[in-house]
Amino acid sequence: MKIKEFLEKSGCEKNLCELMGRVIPQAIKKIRETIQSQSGELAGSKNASGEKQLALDVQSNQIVVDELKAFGLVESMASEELEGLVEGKKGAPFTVVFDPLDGSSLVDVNLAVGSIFGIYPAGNLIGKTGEDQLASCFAVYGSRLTLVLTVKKGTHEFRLNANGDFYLTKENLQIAPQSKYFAPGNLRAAAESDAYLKLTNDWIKRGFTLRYSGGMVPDINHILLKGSGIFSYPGYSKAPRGKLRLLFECAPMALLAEQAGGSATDGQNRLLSQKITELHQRTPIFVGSSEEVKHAGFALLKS
Ligand code: AHM
Ligand code: MG
Repeated sequence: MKIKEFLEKSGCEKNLCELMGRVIPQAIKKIRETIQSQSGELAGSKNASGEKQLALDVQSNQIVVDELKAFGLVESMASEELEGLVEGKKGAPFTVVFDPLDGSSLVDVNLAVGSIFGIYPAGNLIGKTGEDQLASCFAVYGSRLTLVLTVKKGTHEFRLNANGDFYLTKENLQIAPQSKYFAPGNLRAAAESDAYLKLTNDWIKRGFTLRYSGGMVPDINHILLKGSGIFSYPGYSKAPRGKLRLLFECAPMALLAEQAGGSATDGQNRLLSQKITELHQRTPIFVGSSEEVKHAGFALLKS
């Protein structure tokens, strides 16, 4: 079943169906074309967090902004690549936040990368929480192009077919409470935190299988598709709140994980309850199998 038809059948509101089933898939297909035709050279500019941008980051960002503006469903948008809000169409129903190309430095070594989107009702984002999202999704540009989305009625996977449409491949993805896989991000933190070192050793001693690619999107996609696992990215002295952003990366992923029966915290507190105080705020993240996420929280408290 085509993505739009699936969303309509599931009772998704008309404008949200159009955004998730047509506008965002269109942007994703264009980003994939750009990834395939461009090299991963530096753009010579920096993003709002002061990180060097690749030409691909800038181009992917522009594709999303242009697509969102063209369809007139978005009042404002915010991107990991831009400082402030971008105006869309006055009176339109949604505010969309996105990371147009997460893990872009992996393109030149031909590993999987992704795009992440969070959808809010139109209006100010400051003071809201991830819980206020109406929907979220990510695309994985890997050996296939897949799209995993939620409109708060479960988490589902779609795949791009040769005819250029996304078709449903897996309905109602489920993350089991116990895990078999681990994806331990920012292991640099283990050099200074005995608790994080112990936690990762514990995963090893329990015989978990390592599945870490260096890209949060494919790593969390693995958890969703295999049905269990934990992805972690804690803070450390150089970056006390870690690297990943609440609005553009962690909250959309947290919503997808929860809708699949998993959970997501910053180590102690539920990520979707964390207040947005600034667009580019960072947060530690522990996401995936609920028992493992809880266990990680206890383990870190013992530091
Ligand atoms: P980016 O938004 O600059 O692409 O960085 C995000 C990526 C994540 O996909 C991944 O989990 C993380 O950076 C890995 O970072 P590092 O290797 O620096 O620990
Ligand atoms: Mg990113």
